[in-house]
Amino acid sequence: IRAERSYVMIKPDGVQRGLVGEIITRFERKGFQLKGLKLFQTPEDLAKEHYKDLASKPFYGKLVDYIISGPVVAMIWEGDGVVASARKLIGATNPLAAEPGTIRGDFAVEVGRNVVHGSDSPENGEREIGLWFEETEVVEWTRDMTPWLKE
Ligand code: YYY
Ligand code: MG
Repeated sequence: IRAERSYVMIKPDGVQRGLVGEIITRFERKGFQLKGLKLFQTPEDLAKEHYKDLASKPFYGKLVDYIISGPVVAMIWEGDGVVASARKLIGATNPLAAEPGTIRGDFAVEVGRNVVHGSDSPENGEREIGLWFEETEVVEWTRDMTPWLKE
């Protein structure tokens, strides 16, 4: 059984606003392990597939346009409980409702410009990793720091 993984993505606004380092730092210092990372211009069909569960929503078209409006930073973060923990680090979908200390709470004001994505379940994490990453882009490595994070 493989370790839990989340697909985390810095959206085009986060990249344009120079928040890439800030956001990566939060996951890194929490203690999750980076398993994949790329700057990526998203094709429209991939954005549509990623958000296909929202296809019936009135904001779907604008959401897809936003996601393809500039490069994103696509990441795989791994660790026990990473999916739920990443969503806590990210904060509520609506940035005005997101707690200070969360990424959206600290850096965003609108749901349509909420800076970052995190998978909502381990199953969706695997689905999204499969959509956004080639197998050769997923790096298996041993982090020497792990014994200092986990008993
Ligand atoms: O998982 P999360 O990103 O927090 O929210 P979802 O309900 O999955 O919606 C995905 C994405 O859609 C959200 O991050 C912004 C956008 N969106 C929107 O533009 N307007 C809404 N009322 C709800 C969601
Ligand atoms: Mg979601």
